[in-house]
Amino acid sequence: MFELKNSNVLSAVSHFDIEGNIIHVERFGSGHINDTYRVKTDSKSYLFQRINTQIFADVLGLMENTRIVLAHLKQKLSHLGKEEVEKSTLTLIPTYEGKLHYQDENDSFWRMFILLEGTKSYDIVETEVQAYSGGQAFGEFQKQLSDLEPGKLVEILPNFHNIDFRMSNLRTAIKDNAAGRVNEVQDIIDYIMEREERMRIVLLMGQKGDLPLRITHNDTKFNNVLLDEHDRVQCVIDLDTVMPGYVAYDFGDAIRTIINSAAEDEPDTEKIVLNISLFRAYTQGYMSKACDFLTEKEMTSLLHGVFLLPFMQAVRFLTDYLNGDTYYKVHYCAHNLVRTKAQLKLVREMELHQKKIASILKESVNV
Ligand code: GN1
Ligand code: MG
Repeated sequence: MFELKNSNVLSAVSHFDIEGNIIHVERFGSGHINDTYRVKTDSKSYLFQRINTQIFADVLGLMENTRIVLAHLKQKLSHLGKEEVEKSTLTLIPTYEGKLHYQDENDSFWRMFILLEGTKSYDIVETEVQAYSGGQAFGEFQKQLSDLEPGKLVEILPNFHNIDFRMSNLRTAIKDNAAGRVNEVQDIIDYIMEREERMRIVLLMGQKGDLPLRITHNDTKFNNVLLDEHDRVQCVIDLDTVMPGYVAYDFGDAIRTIINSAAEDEPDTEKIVLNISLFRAYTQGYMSKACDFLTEKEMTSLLHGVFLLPFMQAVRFLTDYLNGDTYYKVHYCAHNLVRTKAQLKLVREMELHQKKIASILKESVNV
C-alpha cells in the first residue's frame, strides 16, 4: 500500500539498490530544508531524501563530504560487526549504477540511507538521561572526527556560523525589505543590533587563532541524535553541514534545543523557560567525551557559544521573514517571525540566568 502517489518519488526510489519489495512510502521527519520520505519494504526501512539544491548547490561536494565522514566513522568502529556498525552510523545505499545519488530528469538529486527502526528522536528533551546521552553523542562524534584533516572536507555552506555574515545578510534584508515587513519588526531589529558586539566573541577568538578549526556537525539540534529504547546513544544523523568549524558552535546549537522547555517555534513565549538541569546533564555528557581533546580556550568559548547560537538562529529566521520566506520551510505566514521571537526569548532567559549557566559550565569543565 502506497500512501504517497507522487510518481517522481517512486520512480527515483526504483534506482536504488534496496532489499525487498516496497510496501509503503510516506513523508517523514521535521527538517526545514530537504524533502524526506520513509521507504518501507518487506525486509527493511530506508530514509529517502531529495536534496534541496537551492541551498546545497554543490551536491557532489556534499555527497563526497558525507562519504568521507561516514568512512572515517565506520573505520573507528571496525572492531564491531557489520550490524552493530550499521546501527551506530548512517549507511548510504548506492544506486544500481554504484553511485551515492541519483539525478532525475528534473535535475532533482536523491539519496538513500538505511533507516534505523526502533530508535527515537526528540524535538523537546524530557529527561536528564536523554540530555546526557545527547552530550555524549556529539562529544564522541567530534572526538572520532578529531583526527580527520579538516581540509579534506568542502566548506559546503561557507560562513555558515559566521555572525558577521549573518548580520550582513540581515542588514541587506532590511534594506531590500522584499516582503514589506520591516516596519512591523523594528523593535526586534533594535533588540538584535544592541547585542551584536557581544555575539562576535567566538568569531574574534577564532580570527585571533585562539580556537582550532575542527570538523564539527553544525546542526546539533537534539533531534539529530537517535537514542535507543533505553535512551542511550544510538547514532548521530543529518550530516549535511559537517564541515570545518569551532566546537562552540556545536555546543551552543545543541544547548539551544536542550535547555528550551518548549519547541523551537513555540508561539506562546511565556512557555519558553530554561531547563537548567538538562543543560547540566548535556554539558556533563559532552565533557565526558570532549575533555580529552578540547583546549582550555575552547572550553572558555563554550559559554559564548551558548548565547550566540539562539541569537544567530533568530537573526537567520528574521532575515528569512524579511526576505519573504525563501530559505526555511514554513507552515504558516508568520512562522519565521514566531521562530525569531521564540529564539530571542531564549536569549533573554539566558541573559537572566547567565551566572548559573557560567557556573555549571565551570564546574563541568573542571571535573
Ligand atoms: C535547518 O533542516 P534542518 O532542520 O536539519 C538549518 C539549521 C538550523 C535548523 C533550525 C542547512 O536544519 O542550520 O539550525 O534548520 N539547516 C541549514 O531548526 O540551514
Ligand atoms: Mg540539518
